[in-house]
Amino acid sequence: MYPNLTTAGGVRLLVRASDADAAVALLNAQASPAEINQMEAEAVAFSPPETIPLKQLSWGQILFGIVIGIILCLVCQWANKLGTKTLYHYTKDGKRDEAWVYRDGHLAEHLQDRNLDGVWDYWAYYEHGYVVRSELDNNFDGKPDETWTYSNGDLISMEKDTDFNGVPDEFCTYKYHILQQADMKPNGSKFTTTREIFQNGVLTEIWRGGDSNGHFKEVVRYDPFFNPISTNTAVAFQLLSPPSK
Ligand SMILES: [Ca+2]
Ligand SMILES: [Ca+2]
Repeated sequence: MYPNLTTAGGVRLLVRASDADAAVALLNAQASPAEINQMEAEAVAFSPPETIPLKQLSWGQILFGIVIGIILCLVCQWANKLGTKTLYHYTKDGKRDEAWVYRDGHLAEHLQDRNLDGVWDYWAYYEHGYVVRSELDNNFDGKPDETWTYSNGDLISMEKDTDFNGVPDEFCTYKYHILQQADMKPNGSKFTTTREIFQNGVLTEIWRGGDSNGHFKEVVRYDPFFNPISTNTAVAFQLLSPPSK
């Protein structure tokens, strides 16, 4: 008997009455070994593919994957900050008037073109987030004439080239960003020729005629409205006190 006819319930075969004997004989016939081998080969060939169950990830593997992802993200961010990048600001009519230069993600320079001639005329340099020096080109010849110096973010001094010949002439000191004193040392002079004294940022005294010994010929004091109120010289005093009619 064929192997597939041995299953529970067997099979039903509907034939004409005249073929009944032949059908019974067919059902009762024994399959040859060759036929059985062929049927087994066909069964194997048409059997459904073996399904491999999915392997479930453990919590440890999931956590490891998350940590690796975060590390890769941080590395990408760090690598993206390396190098020098410059951001620009433009006026409404498209002129580039300001720039910020970042090195390795930190602000290093701030530049401005104040007269919009296409040439930078203001430069500020930063270290560790603080401005350490700024320079201004006030006659717009491309060369700085004014240098401001900072310490821990506080303005402490300023040098100014007042005749624009490349040599500083005016030297100012500051405290809490407030002007304290301004000394005029024209074009590399070793001594101060004129000194201005300020209180709370307001001019109170001008010393003139300074020499190499640190002496000044004239000292004039001023009120808060820059009116002279006293002097150490008779000539200046006459200027302060108009002659009576
Ligand atoms: Ca300019
Ligand atoms: Ca200049």
